[in-house]
Parts: sequence; structure tokens; C-alpha cells
Amino acid sequence: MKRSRMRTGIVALLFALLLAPAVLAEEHVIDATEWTDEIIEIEVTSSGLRFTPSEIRVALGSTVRITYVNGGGRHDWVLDEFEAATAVIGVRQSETVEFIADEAGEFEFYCSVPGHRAAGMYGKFIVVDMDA
Ligand SMILES: [Cu+2]
Repeated sequence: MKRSRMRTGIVALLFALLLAPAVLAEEHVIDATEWTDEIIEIEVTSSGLRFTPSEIRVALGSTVRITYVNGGGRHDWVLDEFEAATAVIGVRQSETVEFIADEAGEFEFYCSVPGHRAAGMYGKFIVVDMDA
């Protein structure tokens, strides 16, 4: 009895270990609110019509440098509220944009190629007022 329960536990643990990387890749969150570097440098990649990370958190007032590395297709990385946008680039190309996150709130970055945002090519950009 005891042994079979332990075996079930081990099988469950193995399953969790096997599944964990896939789940992390799907819902990758970067929380840079505690980063103390002068410039918050984050690499964003895409695979199909998905960005990774899909959620980025920074502290209000941060200087943010996003480097978008295109994993396939033709895409860009756009964040309207901070007037940040790369050009539409091809596979394995990259482009960097820099801006100051000077407004707190929850925003959405996306790909502006027609149909891509609607198909799920977007993510959350959250600016946290650490003094609030
Ligand atoms: Cu796109």
C-alpha cells in the first residue's frame, strides 16, 4: 500500500518535471520590477504567432530596452502607449527599441502585421508604481 502510493507520487513528479518546461515557455513572465540595472534589457522572441515572454513587468520610470528577435515569419513588436515599435522584420532578424516607462498601468504589446494580433500575437506590458 505504502509502496504503491510512493510510486504514484514519483510518477506524478516525473510528469510535472516533463511538463514544466513547456508550460514555462508558453506563459513566460519577466518581472523586472526589482532589477537595479540602469537600463532594463529584455529579449523578446517569437515562435509562430506567439511572443515570449508574454508578460513583462517593469517599475515606473524604468528605461526599457527591448530587443525583438524574430523566430520565424514577418513580424514587428509594437507598444503604442510608449511610442515603441520595431520595423517589420524577417526571420532571424532583430531590432531594438528603447523607451522610458513613464506611465503606470497595464498595456498590450503586439505585432501589427494584419491578423496577427487577433490571432494571439500580443502580450502584457505592466508598469508598476513601486511607491503606490
Ligand atoms: Cu506578426
